Amino acid sequence: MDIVQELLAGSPRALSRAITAIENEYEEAFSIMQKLYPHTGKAHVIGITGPPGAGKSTLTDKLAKKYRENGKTVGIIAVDPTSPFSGGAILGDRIRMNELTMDPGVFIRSMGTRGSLGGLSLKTSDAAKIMDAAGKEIIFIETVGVGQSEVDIVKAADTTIVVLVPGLGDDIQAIKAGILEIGDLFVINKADRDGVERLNTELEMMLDLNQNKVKWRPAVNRTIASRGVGIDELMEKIEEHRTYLQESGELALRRTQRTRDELLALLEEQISRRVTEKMRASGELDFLVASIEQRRQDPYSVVAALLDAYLI
Ligand SMILES: Nc1nc2c(ncn2[C@@H]2O[C@H](COP(=O)(O)OP(=O)(O)OP(=O)(O)O)[C@@H](O)[C@H]2O)c(=O)[nH]1
Ligand SMILES: [Mg+2]
Repeated sequence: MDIVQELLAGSPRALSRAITAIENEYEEAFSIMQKLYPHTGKAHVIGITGPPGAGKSTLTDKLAKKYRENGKTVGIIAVDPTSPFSGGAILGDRIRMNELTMDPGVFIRSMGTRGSLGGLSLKTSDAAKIMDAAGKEIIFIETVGVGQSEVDIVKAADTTIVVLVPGLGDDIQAIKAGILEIGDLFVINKADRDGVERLNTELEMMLDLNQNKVKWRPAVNRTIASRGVGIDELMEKIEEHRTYLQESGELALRRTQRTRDELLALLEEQISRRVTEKMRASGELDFLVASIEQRRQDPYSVVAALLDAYLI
């Protein structure tokens, strides 16, 4: 059996190998994705993002357990754009998610940058597709931070949860522009700490101002993830959002938009890769750089000529 057949038959080893192939840009990655693409599109993908240490992994762990109790299979992708490490779960997460890793209905995988941020969002969404094809019904993508790369990463999600904690101070002002747009649900975790009311009021105010732009008014949930408080309510909200997405037609719209974005991103990546590979192989890169530096050629004409030469 080839890796895709094994994966479709439920082999965790094949699932792991397929994601490694994507991550390391192995030659076989492309054909793996080609073969499993028809089996994707079934999972509900939940993005969880927020500042470092907000409790994203703890929340994911608790939510995953709830979904398991409801008989759903779960995939978890922990993305850390600041870490070069990947492979199995990161040590800290592995300890916290110990029970989950013993459960064959859960597959956990962490992904780092391996030195470059480029392509991480594409790889993350491929990893989610692989888990989807492997039959995982609920897929969590946990990513730290609220910068542009995280925004790109959570684009692969159907429901995005932004996790905040009290006591962030002025940080909330700095991050509000980005998070308002991407959050379908907001969580104030560590609700056992001071400053919950203030943060809640601030968030509600910002969401009210933003309300005319969106059909779905994101709810603000309070949780104490470490103690499992508020998890049932959060799960209810996630399911409410899922129903909203389906019934309003928003899910179809988002998926069309995502298919378009992904097609264009893939095209861009492949064009750039092909041309770069051929330039490297022919050894003309250094020559062209020198020639541009000496103003014998300009980069614009060089790029036009390269595309003509290599794209047909
Ligand atoms: N007091 C309190 N601590 C919590 C709560 N939720 C999580 N923690 C603790 O906060 C710490 C960080 O939790 P994580 O779940 O690792 O947070 P994270 O957002 O995944 O962290 P990174 O992935 O490193 O960004 C851990 O020590 C948790 O036990 C909570 O509701 N209240
Ligand atoms: Mg974490």
